[in-house]
Amino acid sequence: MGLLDRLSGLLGLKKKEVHVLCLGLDNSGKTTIINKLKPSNAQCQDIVPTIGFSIEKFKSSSLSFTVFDMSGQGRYRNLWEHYYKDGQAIIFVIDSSDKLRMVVAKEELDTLLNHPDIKHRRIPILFFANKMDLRDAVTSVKVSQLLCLENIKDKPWHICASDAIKGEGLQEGVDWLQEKTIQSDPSCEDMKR
Ligand SMILES: Nc1nc2c(ncn2[C@@H]2O[C@H](COP(=O)(O)OP(=O)(O)OP(=O)(O)O)[C@@H](O)[C@H]2O)c(=O)[nH]1
Ligand SMILES: [Mg+2]
Repeated sequence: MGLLDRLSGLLGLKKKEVHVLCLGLDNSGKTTIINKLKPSNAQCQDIVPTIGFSIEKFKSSSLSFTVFDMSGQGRYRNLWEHYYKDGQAIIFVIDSSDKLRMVVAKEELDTLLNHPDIKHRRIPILFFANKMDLRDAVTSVKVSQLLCLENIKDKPWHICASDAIKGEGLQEGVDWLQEKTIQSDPSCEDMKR
């Protein structure tokens, strides 16, 4: 780390960087959400299905998030686990209108929660019950019931209803994620004082 970097860190000008994994089935809206969280001049106009994964960045008031935006397509889901170790927080996105695949989303979530690199860590998980604008969407309470989120006892979690196209519900989620990441990550110790 250079002198300037260290100085700006000490003066509180440089935001602490944290690694976030963005997971969920294909078409749930992960890339659209991450794109909307970037400053408007950095947003991409055409979102296409992610191939493999892409690394994106966005900032909150105190943190700089480096996001591993993973593809949710079946053939790429086995890539997710390779990034679990380095993840300090998780964003898990659900298409609230895709009732048929809610059970698949639950299976992927259960596999994630039981993975050895995740199971014993108090890693915060933010759920976006996305696509709330669609007529078929179920409520975030229903999504939470379908995924049995109340069974998650050993990790802080929160669910936000969102419409990623309009950007609704996203800020509430990021505010929660920032607070919990600072609380649960030992590398953010100096920010708690
Ligand atoms: N109506 C509606 N459409 C949305 C919303 N969020 C995303 N979409 C649309 O859903 C489609 C898939 O969005 P992506 O962001 O590419 O989904 P993804 O989860 O990144 O998909 P993969 O990269 O394949 O895993 C796109 O056509 C988006 O415009 C939302 O809140 N409401
Ligand atoms: Mg994507």
